[in-house]
Amino acid sequence: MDLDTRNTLYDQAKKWIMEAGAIIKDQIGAPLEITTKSNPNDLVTTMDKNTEYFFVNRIKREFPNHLIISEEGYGDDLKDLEGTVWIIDPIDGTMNFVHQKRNFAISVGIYHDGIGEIGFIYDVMDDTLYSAKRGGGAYKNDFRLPTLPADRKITESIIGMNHYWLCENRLVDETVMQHFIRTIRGTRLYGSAALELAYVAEGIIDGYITMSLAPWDIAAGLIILDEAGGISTNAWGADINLLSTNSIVACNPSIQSQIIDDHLQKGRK
Ligand code: 2AM
Ligand code: CA
Ligand code: CA
Ligand code: CA
Repeated sequence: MDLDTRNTLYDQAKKWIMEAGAIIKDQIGAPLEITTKSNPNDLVTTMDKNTEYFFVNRIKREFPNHLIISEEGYGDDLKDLEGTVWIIDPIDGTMNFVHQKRNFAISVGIYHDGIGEIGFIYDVMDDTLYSAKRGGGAYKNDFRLPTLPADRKITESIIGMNHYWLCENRLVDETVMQHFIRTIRGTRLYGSAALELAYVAEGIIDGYITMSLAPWDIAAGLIILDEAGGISTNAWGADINLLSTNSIVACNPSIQSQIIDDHLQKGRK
């Protein structure tokens, strides 16, 4: 993708994200229609669907040859990542949106022939926009995020992760994960994968590990984290596939091998 195209797309996507965010903020006190998806705690609201429709409608009108992967069903069914593909999560952190009315984000990643070109993660209620253009660095609002420090120690690291790692699970032995938690400095759980990836890019947590996420949860965050000098693979160190679900280890590169080789791999089931 050439520079002009990237810049034009960036400006257009940013404008739509701010508009969609304003609509959500405006309606944050209105009654919600909430339904469930795969299980009773997997929530979706009309705001998730309306926000996704907001983007799909505009993208299809303005860029009829662009393709869309998105959570709530208005996107395309893609078999590959050829062409320009928008990967959208209209509300990441729906449980937070419903219960807390904050700590949720709009996540938009734009890829061209499989390469991440533009990423946006917008914390709507905090009015904070994380963004990146390929080769242009990562930003928090107008502030360029510094490259992650090269000397982070695992024993001084804070890792974003949820409690399911400590329950019996199909991926990694839970006693190995208990040892991992005693090795690191602390854990955090924010409830929005997109925001957790943005926080790794910002350096306020040093890694984020998760067992299974969809492309729209991570598409923008991978680009933003990469531009901040972070690294992302699946739990075993292999490449992430944006056409399927993945386990994720996204972190400061200086602790990657400790997380994967010294811990996750040792408990691999
Ligand atoms: P979501 O809010 O867009 O569904 C914490 O639950 C994180 O995991 C959120 O980013 C959430 O995204 C994501 N997630 C992925 N699959 C989920 C599922 N089946 N149920 C709940 N959250 C899920
Ligand atoms: Ca969801
Ligand atoms: Ca999500
Ligand atoms: Ca969502």
